[in-house]
Amino acid sequence: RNVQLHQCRRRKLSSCNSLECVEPVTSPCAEARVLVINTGGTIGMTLHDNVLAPKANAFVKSLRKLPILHDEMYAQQTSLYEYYGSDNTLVLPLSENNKRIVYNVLEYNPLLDSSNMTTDDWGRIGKDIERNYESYDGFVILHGTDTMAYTASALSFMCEHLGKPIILTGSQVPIYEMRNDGRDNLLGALLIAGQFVIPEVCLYFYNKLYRGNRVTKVDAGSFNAFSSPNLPPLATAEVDIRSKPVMYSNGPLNRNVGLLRLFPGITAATVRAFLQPPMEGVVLETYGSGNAPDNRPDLLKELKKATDSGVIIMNCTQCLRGTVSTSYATGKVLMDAGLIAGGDMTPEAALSKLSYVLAKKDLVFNAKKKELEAIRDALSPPLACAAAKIGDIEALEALKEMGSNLSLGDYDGRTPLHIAASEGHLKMVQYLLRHGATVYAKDRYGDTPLCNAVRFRHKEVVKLLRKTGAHFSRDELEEAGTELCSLAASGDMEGLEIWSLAGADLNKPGYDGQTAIQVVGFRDTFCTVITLTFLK
Ligand code: ASN
Repeated sequence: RNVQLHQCRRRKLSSCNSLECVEPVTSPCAEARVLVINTGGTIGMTLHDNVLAPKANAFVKSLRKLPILHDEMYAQQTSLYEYYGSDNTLVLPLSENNKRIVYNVLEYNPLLDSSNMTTDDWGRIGKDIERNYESYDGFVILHGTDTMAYTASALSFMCEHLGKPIILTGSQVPIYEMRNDGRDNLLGALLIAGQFVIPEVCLYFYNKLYRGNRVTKVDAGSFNAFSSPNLPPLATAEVDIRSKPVMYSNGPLNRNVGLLRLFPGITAATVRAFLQPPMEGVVLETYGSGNAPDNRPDLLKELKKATDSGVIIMNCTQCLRGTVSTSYATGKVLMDAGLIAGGDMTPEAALSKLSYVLAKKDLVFNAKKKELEAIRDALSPPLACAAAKIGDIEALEALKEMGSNLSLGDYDGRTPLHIAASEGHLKMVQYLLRHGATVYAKDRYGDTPLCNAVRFRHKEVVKLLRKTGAHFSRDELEEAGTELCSLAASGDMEGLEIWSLAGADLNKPGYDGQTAIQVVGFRDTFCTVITLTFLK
């Protein structure tokens, strides 16, 4: 049914005059698809008890009633709802470029005032973009204005190699009110996301398109709420489509980051408390071109102590415009304390960059660590066995320091203890037992180190293994009778002694019912007879 619908829509949308076309051509235009992720914010808020709060499941319904944001006739004529199978699908009126922008609204539950957003919400948005990346031409994120600059910055760092536009927008007045900025902002963002290939995370507000990690909210009471102090608004331009982006949105972002604003008289105790573990990254908002008092050794000492212990501290200015430099002695002291110059980054961008980079560092570090551990675990058993074979305790020590598990077996399940026991390296056996090697390990033949020590006749090793709890299994003891008898029959007293040290019972009968002791007695009698005969 979908295929039919699709063909039907295609015929309607193209100016096709093929004979197969039974439907009249209603709209010879191209369609673009945009996903709108509605996270919340004033744009979709209503008054409850005299305060503004998000209202769930109302946004799409109200958009449908706004002809500027939805063309119901076109939707009906082109079977839009049946085709997309979603009642969250809307379509803009025909644009100047003769394009239709079909958009779907994905509404989050709960909708959030952006003051309630956390780094996890950034991750969720990234994940939703990643999941829908191939199905849409662009993305619009509806977001509260209070922390929009943070989310825009974070997404700009998370979405590497982006090839499609991601436009954040929202409003200062709810879309439900008569005079509001929500309609214009949403319409502008949709038109850009659907018609231009701007491979960037942008923020669209009050007719301006900004680079996402350059903005800051500067006005709580004006429609012109944002500013990009160190970069003019972007021109809308078409650029080549790049490859599929790599989104590092899977893992959570690092939350051990913070903003610390310098002020005259700030105490060293405040700075020290702020820089305590688990803090990993801090944006220090400094004066002017990145300055701090250079007559406050107590303060600088705390900063230096933190950077020495690995905390990354970025120096960003409190000024709205300008960049961090080291033209003053009061700026140089911060560089000397190990701070990183934040250039002309906004504190919002610097903070979310730290949050992203520190999470990615952990990701890469953990992946590398896992890879190294896998290599170590694959290589260390044969290496440890080789060391055990030649009695090289130092080599084993080195492997142990690398974190290798000395109880792991090689491809035959033979552990270093099996090898050392076979070779009779008493010291090596002692070392292994002291470092937790298990006497119960069985190789692929079912043999334990004790079996090996017995087979290769290492009496001292057998004694030591027995002291550490090694023993033959019940089956082995059952079967020992025959082996003992054959040792007895060949007069192998040393062999019998070792078996006995290992816990075997010399009175255990063999397959013919005779015990080793009986065989020894018979053999001794036999020898005596032979000897006597010979002497005669
Ligand atoms: N408090 C609102 C928010 O950030 C402000 C807004 O959207 N204009 O969600």
